[in-house]
Amino acid sequence: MRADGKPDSLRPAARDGLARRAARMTGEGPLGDRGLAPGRALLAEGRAMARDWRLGPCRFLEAEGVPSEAAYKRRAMAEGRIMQHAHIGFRSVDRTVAAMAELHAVAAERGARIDRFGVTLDWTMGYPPDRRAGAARGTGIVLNGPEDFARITNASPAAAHFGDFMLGLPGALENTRAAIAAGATAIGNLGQYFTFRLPYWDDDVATTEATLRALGLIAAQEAEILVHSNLDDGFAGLFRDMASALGMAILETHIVEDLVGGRLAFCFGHHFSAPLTRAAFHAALARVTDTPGSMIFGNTVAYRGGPAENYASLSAYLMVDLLALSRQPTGHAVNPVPVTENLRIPDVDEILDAQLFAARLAEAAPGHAALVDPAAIDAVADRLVEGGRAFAARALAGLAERGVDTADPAALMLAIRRLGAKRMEALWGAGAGGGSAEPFVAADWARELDAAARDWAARHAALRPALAGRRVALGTTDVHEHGAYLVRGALEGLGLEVIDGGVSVDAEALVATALDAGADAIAVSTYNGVALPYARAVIAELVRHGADLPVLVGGKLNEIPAESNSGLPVDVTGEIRAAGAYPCHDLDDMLATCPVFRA
Ligand code: B12
Repeated sequence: MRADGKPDSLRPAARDGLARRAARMTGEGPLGDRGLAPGRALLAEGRAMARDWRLGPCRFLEAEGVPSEAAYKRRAMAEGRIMQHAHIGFRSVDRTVAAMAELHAVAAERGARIDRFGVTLDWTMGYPPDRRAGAARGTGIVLNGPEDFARITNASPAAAHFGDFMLGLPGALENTRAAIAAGATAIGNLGQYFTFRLPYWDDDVATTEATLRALGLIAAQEAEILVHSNLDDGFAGLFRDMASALGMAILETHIVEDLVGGRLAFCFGHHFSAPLTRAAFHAALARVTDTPGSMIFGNTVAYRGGPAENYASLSAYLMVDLLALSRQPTGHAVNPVPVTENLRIPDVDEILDAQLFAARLAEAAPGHAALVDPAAIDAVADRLVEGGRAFAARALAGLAERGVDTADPAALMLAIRRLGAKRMEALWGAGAGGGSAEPFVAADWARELDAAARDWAARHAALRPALAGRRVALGTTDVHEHGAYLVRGALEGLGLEVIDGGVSVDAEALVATALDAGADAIAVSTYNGVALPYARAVIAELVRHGADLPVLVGGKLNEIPAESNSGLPVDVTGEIRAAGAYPCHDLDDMLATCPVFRA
């Protein structure tokens, strides 16, 4: 026991883990790794595999008579035709295949064309195949080998896009091989490489090597395969300046197009709420790459209400995207996100409604073009390009100064991943070149969450004297960290001390951090459908240490039941409470239910 009466919890192994995690959280650990093979050798290994793993046939390529989706996109760009993307994320392969066929056919009957489907893989697909079976499932689909991938690429005449949990994860090579054999010509998601951590997987060297081999295999195909990167899955959701996000696009293009010899297609949009910034980012991206984009993602963070309110958000961002694409056809498809997205994974009818809505809005869009001020868009795009280029140049120079071989894609990627968004922006973002520290173009998400935390703390200011000084260790179970950002801001606003428990942190590590810091409570922010097993794991770990701290759990408190035949998640609030934790649907809930907030 320690002097303050809290259990001495940390075994030596856990302490080592804490040191590694601390380095990861601050970006202050070593940027290189002697165990990492040279990028050249890894790309060559991937290229050699192209002898056995070649692009296979699929319904889309046959139906459209094109060698790749890139060629299809260029054709649509020349015709001035808007393309539509539908994201689909059921657990079962049968249900996904049936949904794709039905959606494509019914949309076509009703005058809408779905050009591409994005298939949301489960995060367990990110592990190498031998590690998948025992891992805690998220909410997406699990594909077992090339046959399952081929079922998806032949489910409808639209292009199948395999984005998430492929490239950038340790299972990258096996997944990429299977996707290529199944005829997929858009494969991602490089953005995830920079931010995602799978539970109980810290081998970033193996992750980097798998990704580089997969990139070598892609670049060696005769057909043009687009490497897709969702910037918002990468650092764009974490930078406070959208010019830094454009800088990352420049760096990623340099890695894939200059160092690897592939073609990089960008997606962006989740966090772009201000119409001007959204349109300007599209214009700025067109100035730094001419590779067709994959899609412009919906502004999903704007979905906060029920369907009626969310339809307003859908039309607001979609109109901006439609006008931007008619002004500059960049090959991006629009992505009308179903209005139930903030509740859970959308069902088939909801996806169809959003697609029909988009097709109708696309008919109305040209009539709005005269209302747009292109000069205002270009002025913001100028700032984004100026700030983005400066960020990318400073980052490459700064990494070289720190001993990173910036001509080696493996070394460069690992260093960027290890530094992380916050440290990169602090080192090389606005203000780093001696100019103003004001962002070139402030990120909407940070502005909105800062205001929400401030308002909430002001409303509860009377509690401040009683609560000031109490300590809460806060961690997230997955990549979603905005919920935690808001909770941190709100608690600090009431004078509490928030201990950083980490992002995508394992339950054991979060408990170790909390006990080591003498926290009065543990707060978990979770979105990936693992709230219940995670809450149980935290409580079991506390019990193992003989400790008894309140555990608050907020975010998306749902999961897909093992026996589910709909594949849709169900609420687990009651089960979390029964497990001994405090489920919180919002910040007020937290104050009302948890003893640590009683005066
Ligand atoms: C932004 C976002 C992202 C961003 C995250 C950026 C970042 N760095 O944080 C990006 C693009 C990276 C992303 C990725 C993914 N996402 Co996402 N994402 C969202 C989105 C749009 C918003 C979530 C958010 O940050 N909200 C902002 C917070 C502040 O608001 P809030 O959630 O309402 O939070 C309130 C409370 O919950 C509370 N709160 C939150 N945490 C805590 C903790 C405590 C202790 C307390 C007291 C309160 C509290 O505070 C808020 C105040 O009321 C939601 C959909 C939606 N509109 O909600 C999907 C959503 C959460 N994502 C989802 C999914 C599936 C994914 C992916 C798996 C998709 C994929 N295949 O790649 C990946 C995640 C992969 C991984 N390994 O983790 C699903 C989850 C499905 C489910 N559980 O039913 C959702 C619901 C979308 C959907 N319908 O499919 N996502």
